[in-house]
Amino acid sequence: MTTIVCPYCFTSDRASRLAYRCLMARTGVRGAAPCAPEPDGRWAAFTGAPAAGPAAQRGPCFDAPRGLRTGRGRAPCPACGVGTPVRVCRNCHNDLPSDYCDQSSRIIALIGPKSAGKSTYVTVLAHELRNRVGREFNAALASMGSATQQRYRVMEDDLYHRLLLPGPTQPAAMRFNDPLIFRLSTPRHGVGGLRDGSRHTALVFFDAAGEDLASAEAMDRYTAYLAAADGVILLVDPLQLRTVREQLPELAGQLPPVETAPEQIAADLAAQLRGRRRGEGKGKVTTPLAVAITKSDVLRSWLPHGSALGRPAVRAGALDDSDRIAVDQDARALLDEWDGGVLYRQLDRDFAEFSLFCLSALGSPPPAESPSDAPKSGPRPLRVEDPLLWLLGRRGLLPVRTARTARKGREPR
Ligand SMILES: Nc1nc2c(ncn2[C@@H]2O[C@H](COP(=O)(O)OP(=O)(O)OP(=O)(O)O)[C@@H](O)[C@H]2O)c(=O)[nH]1
Ligand SMILES: [Zn+2]
Ligand SMILES: [Zn+2]
Repeated sequence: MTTIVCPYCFTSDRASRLAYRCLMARTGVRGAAPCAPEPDGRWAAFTGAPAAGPAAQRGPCFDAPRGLRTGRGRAPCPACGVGTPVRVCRNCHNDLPSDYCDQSSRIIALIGPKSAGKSTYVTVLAHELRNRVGREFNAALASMGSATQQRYRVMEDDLYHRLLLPGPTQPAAMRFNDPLIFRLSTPRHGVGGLRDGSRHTALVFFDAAGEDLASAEAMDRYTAYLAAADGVILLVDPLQLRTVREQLPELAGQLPPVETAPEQIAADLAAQLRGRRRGEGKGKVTTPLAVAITKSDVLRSWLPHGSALGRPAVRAGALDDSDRIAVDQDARALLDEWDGGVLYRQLDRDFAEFSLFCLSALGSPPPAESPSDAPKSGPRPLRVEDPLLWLLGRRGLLPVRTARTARKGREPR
């Protein structure tokens, strides 16, 4: 039985029970009249589209017929008789991408204050997973559904070809904020470490402005999203920290306004997850949390010679846990200098499992004379994939080399 999590409203449902939407084919079956669009109030309510407007006129939805609840394939529309493969979330009535229901889904929640670099990060991360990182792990990443395909194509084209940085993300309460959905295919290792086919996982990224976490209007969707998350990536913008701002006079005109402090976002996040029982009682939250300091290209003067944060990870086909630990320690040392360790002490109190990362999506700051452009050389990321790979490794989706596997001379799995 496959349980899927809707990538729009984040409620879970059995794949076999999802509704269907009629495609309104012109030719009915056995002379039945073709279906016509009808108002979809549930979908309109979720997206905020006017219920009486043309956008809310959609093909009729119907329940999965009894006896055909296998989760796959087509079902005949009870009105016109024509089969349809389109599956629909019963809660929000969004259409799911065509092969979304065939694999388990992993929701990766991405959170950060305004202009922490979330959109740039996701664009570069997906690009790296499709190219360099994909090759390293024999993995492939494909956009799922036409909405992600179109949106990601524009994001990638803007950043890599037109060298334009993304515009500001609207708070989720204001606008229907589509998730980006990708299918990640990784090799499955069978007995003796031999490759045994592929494993497919749907990765859902929902880009959430951190300041929304504390606002009541945005709450429902965020809490559902966070509760469904298999892992959370919290982006911390060093350009919002006072010590860093004071020591970068050359960036004085370009510094972003100071938003919600990272320890506040972390505390709000823990409160939300606890409210959804992702922690035991008053104890620590169990969802793994990757905390990533972004824009590491501006931090070079802080990094001691030979710091793990200044060089890429060396992996040779498996994640190296000692490298992750070195990054975590060097990042803690930076935070000690900046805020006396306030953030990670807060994290220690609230999260059973977290690791610190430090990355740059662009590799160098945007040009001073045109701050809305990417660097002229295009993005040259550093360690942008580390947080996600750690979360995937934790879930057994990528091989991890730990001190234990190395000592025993075992193959990482
Ligand atoms: N130096 C440096 N600056 C970056 C990097 N990534 C993003 N930025 C800067 O941060 C700004 C905001 O990046 P976005 O990706 O739009 O950030 P966001 O978090 O999506 O912002 P909102 O959508 O407004 O919440 C960009 O315009 C860049 O100026 C990076 O890797 N290095
Ligand atoms: Zn839904
Ligand atoms: Zn029909």
